[in-house]
Amino acid sequence: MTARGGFISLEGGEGAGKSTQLRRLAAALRARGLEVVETREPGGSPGAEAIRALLLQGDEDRWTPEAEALLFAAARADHVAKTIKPALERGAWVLSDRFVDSSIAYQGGAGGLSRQAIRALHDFGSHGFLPDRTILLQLPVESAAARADARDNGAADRIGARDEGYHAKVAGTFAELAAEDPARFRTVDASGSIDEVAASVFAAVEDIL
Ligand code: Z5A
Repeated sequence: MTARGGFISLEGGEGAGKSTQLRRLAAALRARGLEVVETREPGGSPGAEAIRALLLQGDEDRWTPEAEALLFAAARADHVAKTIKPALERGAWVLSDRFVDSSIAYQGGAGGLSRQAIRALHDFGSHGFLPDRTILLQLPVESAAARADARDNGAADRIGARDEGYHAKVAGTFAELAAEDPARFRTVDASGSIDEVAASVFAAVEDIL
């Protein structure tokens, strides 16, 4: 019998600690003998990584809001089909740094597109596929920006460079999404030490392992 795997996404603003916590959670699951695939969006498959470069590099107005949303949805469709689904079918656990909730928060809540439009793209591209659990790392926008700036020496990508108002709307939309779907979402305070946050993240997935 194939072991039962599952799909967990980590969400939150840039610099909230998603990549750090994804690595920690992967190590904790591997220590339990589970197969883990670590992946990210935009990206996670060769086709989606090529689209990532189109999305994150270049001028801020390189794409219209609609074209940007379509590119994220296209990257996600390839990521789901080529990386996530095959891993789940063989019983692995898939941990993704961002998934469709990022499109709803960034291109939707902050970018001005409707949630229905983003969901329609996801229904078409990825058949509406959703994570078993989504961990939302919450950190005040200024603290997250300070962490990301310290790491990147102030060099942000096309989307990270958008103004504070945009990132505040992203955070507000993530909070709404978590409140609307408490079965899938768990919110975690990301302001503690890496060890403290890792313990909260593990506690937030333990019931589905
Ligand atoms: N985007 C979108 O618009 N629509 C979509 O559908 C998707 C994405 C999927 C992807 O950027 C951009 O695409 C992103 C959203 C948009 N832009 N923005 N904003 P990315 O993949 O390059 O980066 P990111 O996803 O935004 O995350 P990040 O910048 O890599 O940050 P992070 O993964 O959340 O944080 P980290 O790298 O783990 O930590 C940041 C620093 O803080 C690092 O030096 C750590 O060592 C440190 N850190 C981490 N945790 C702690 C604690 N607890 N204490 C102190 N310091 C810490």
